[in-house]
Amino acid sequence: MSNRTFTMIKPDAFSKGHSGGILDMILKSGFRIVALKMTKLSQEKAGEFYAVHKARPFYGELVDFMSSGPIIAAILEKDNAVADFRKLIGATDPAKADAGTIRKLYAASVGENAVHGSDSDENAKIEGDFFFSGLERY
Ligand code: 3AN
Repeated sequence: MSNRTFTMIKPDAFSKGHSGGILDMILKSGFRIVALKMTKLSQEKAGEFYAVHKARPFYGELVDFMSSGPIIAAILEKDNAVADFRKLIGATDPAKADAGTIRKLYAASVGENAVHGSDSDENAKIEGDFFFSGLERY
């Protein structure tokens, strides 16, 4: 079990001004911020990040959306980080997300669902390494 996960505040939540509220929920849930940056993905970089979904029908839409505006990327630390963070963000489809989760509060649809959370320890490492060098982690 790893104690780190990776997250992004996606363009929808960022543009609606929910970044502060989401970071507050993350910190109040006991996660420590190891690395944090505001950035914007190019179409190429978004395509690379979501390459695992290339065959899915929503891939083009996902790449367009994720490169449509600024995001906040972060590495988070806590015991059982991956599973606990998935619990905090709620189901992929906000309509199915539990009350009190980030997606229930801030997400509009399954495509524009406010936040990303790694789905495994292995992907948390790959995704964190995609955005952050060793010098950017504290
Ligand atoms: P999660 O982000 O909860 O791990 P995944 O891995 O199934 O969900 O999907 C990755 C991302 O792809 C989601 N966060 C969402 O933005 C997008 N996505 C998933 N399903 C759909 C869909 N049916 N239509 C549009 N976008 C989708």
